[in-house]
This record gives sequence, structure tokens and C-alpha cells, in this order.
Amino acid sequence: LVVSVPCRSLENERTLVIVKPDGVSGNYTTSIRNIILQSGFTIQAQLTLHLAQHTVTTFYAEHSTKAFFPSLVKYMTSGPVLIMVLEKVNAIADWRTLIGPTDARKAKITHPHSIRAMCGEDLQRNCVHGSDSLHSAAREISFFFPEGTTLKHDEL
Ligand code: IDP
Repeated sequence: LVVSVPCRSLENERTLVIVKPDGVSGNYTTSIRNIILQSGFTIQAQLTLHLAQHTVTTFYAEHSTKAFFPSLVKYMTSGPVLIMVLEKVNAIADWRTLIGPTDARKAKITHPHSIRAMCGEDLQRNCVHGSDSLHSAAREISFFFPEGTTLKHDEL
């Protein structure tokens, strides 16, 4: 008898996290880092940057035709962000679960223990980013940490 059990990969996965300008200016980086470590992720790289307009435009290219795009670019360039590469088994989905839904206002009702409920405000100012698939994780990690560069660690 052969039983086929659907199983998720036991391989480590990496995901890209951004603590957005409202998360950094609201002093949420320490709480977010504690949640990350308590949830079993390791922080493989981190970088604090004040994103330039062209960087945000390229990173969020898939949203470039949306009405909210100019306002998203303004928000993401409004102050420094903390960018991290996290690693663990099932990192991408588990991080998305921890941050909660895109709309922080809804998150406060439906996912009150999520990170976006804790530090986000609304559909735009939602405090954190997380890659949504293996494909985007690979693209987003190499976007900030190009292949061949040493993963950077800096002080918060
Ligand atoms: P995600 O960050 O949950 O993956 P996306 O749909 O990929 O959500 O959107 C990227 C970011 O753009 C969101 O995190 C949020 O900051 C912003 N955003 C998304 N939809 C809207 C909207 O309808 N109005 C304003 N900002 C939005």
C-alpha cells in the first residue's frame, strides 16, 4: 500500500521583509524583531535604507498603473525602512500569516494579534511587507541583495 501524503517542503525558505517608514518612525522595529525571533525565523541579512523614488517604483512595478501608486511611492520614500531577509521552513507563508491582511484597519478586527493590527493604520500605511510567493521572494531578495554581494548586517 502506498499512501501519498501532501507534504510541504522541509527545506528552509527565505522571505523578504520590509518594516515600512511608519513602522520605523513608530519605533516598532524592536517588537517586530522579537516576534520574528520568537517565531523561529533567523535573520539572514538586514539593511536600513531611505528608499529613493526610482527604487520604490521598480520594487512595486506591478502596481504602477494603479490609482494609489503615486501615494504608495510617497509613503515608501517618506522615511527610512528596515529591510530583512528571514529564513525558516515555510518562511513565506508563515510571515504572511504573522503580518495579517493588507488592510491594517480590517486586520485590527479580523486578525487582532497580527503585526499589521499592532502597528499599521489602514490599507496603505500597513507597517510591514512580506513576499507573497517563492517567485517574488527570490526577486525581492536579489533586488536588495544582488547575487554575489555579501549579505549586509548593520546596527539598528
Ligand atoms: P501586500 O503588501 O499585502 O502584498 P499588495 O496588494 O501587494 O499588498 O500592495 C502593496 C502595498 O501597496 C500594500 O502593502 C499597501 O501599502 C499598498 N496598497 C495596496 N492596495 C492599496 C490601495 O488600494 N490603496 C492604497 N494603498 C494600497
